[in-house]
Amino acid sequence: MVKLVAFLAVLLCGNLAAATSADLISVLEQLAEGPLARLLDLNIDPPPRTAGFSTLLPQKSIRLTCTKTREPRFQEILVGDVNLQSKLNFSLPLTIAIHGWQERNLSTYSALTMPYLRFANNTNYCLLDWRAYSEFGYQIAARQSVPLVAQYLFGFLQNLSLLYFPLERVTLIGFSMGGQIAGLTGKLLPNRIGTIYALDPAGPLFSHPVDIGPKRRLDASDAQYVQVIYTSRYTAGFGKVLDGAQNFLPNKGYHPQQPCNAKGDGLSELAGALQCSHRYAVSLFVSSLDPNNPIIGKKCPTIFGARVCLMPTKDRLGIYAQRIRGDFYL
Ligand SMILES: *[C@@H]1O[C@H](CO)[C@@H](O)[C@H](O)[C@H]1NC(C)=O
Ligand SMILES: *[C@@H]1O[C@H](CO)[C@@H](O)[C@H](O)[C@H]1NC(C)=O
Ligand SMILES: *[C@@H]1O[C@H](CO)[C@@H](O)[C@H](O)[C@H]1NC(C)=O
Ligand SMILES: CC(=O)N[C@H]1CO[C@H](CO)[C@@H](O)[C@@H]1O
Repeated sequence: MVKLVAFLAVLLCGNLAAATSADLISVLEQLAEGPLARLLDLNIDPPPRTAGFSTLLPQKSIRLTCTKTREPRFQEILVGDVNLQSKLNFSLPLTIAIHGWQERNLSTYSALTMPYLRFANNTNYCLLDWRAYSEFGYQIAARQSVPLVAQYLFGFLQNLSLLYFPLERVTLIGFSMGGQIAGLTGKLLPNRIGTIYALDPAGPLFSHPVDIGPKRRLDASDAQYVQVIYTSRYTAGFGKVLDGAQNFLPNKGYHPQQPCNAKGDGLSELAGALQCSHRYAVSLFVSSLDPNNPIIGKKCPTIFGARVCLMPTKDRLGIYAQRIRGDFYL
């Protein structure tokens, strides 16, 4: 997807050196929803699925696998599973990870799982596999798959709460479109889910070209505590910074993130760099899981329109945060 955005920017700017984030933002803001989504699809190889959405059955196409032990022993949770109480440990909290659009090899889970189980010990940990719905084109995925998968996860969590599992002990970790699924799931259970970590939640068709509003995308009220890590604002990532959440903004949330400068001036280098910035939210979150590797953000007040960082409030990004609301820069 980023390849295409970069491509457009290059076309419109005439030369690559001029294709800064500011240019990308202005390109994105000028595209209508349909054309933007179709352009994002052009970058996917093989091309995204376009037909057959309604022939899929959610209960057959969405899979949830969970481990209740630190040594990963994943078991599939079936729809209306009568063995739920043996597959999960009801005296431990529950974390569910949610991958992004077109994530064919589930790279978010490869990065997250072992460090999470090691450091956030004593938790049930589940992986939601919604690839069957995420392989559709961007517009179908954003408008139809995201609400449908959220509805499914809501059903699972509702069943869990009927068995007296306290939903404030549930944490959702979502990358990109997975962050939007986490939000919509939380909205269906008002003020009940404990925590959402949204790792560079998807922006196109959610925050730009127009913000579709807090009822239809991630919002700070979707869990008792929402932490958002922004790393590619207004390109692949969500643009607007959410009021009421704890927001972490490396490089003010924009591309290029620190390890993601394009190595050359070619198109594919720029595309790779943008993708690197989008995924940087996952790297940061994963690195922050090691208690000996604090990643600290500073909350700097704005005075007369300028950010002033004298003696700022500080907090740790990730699961060890003191959960202070507001915008933390790093
Ligand atoms: C929740 O339980 C109901 C009743 O057993 C079942 O029909 C539904 O499919 C379950 N939902 C999930 C996601 O397991
Ligand atoms: C569930 O977790 C608790 C707390 O860690 C532990 O004491 C207990 O043995 C676990 N139960 C099972 C069945 O593994
Ligand atoms: C998964 O896909 C991404 C991009 O499509 C690629 O960079 C990464 O190397 C792949 N990972 C594995 C384990 O295949
Ligand atoms: C996140 C968390 O609760 N981590 C704990 C894992 O277990 C060690 C001791 O075994 C604790 O020190 C950590 O705080």
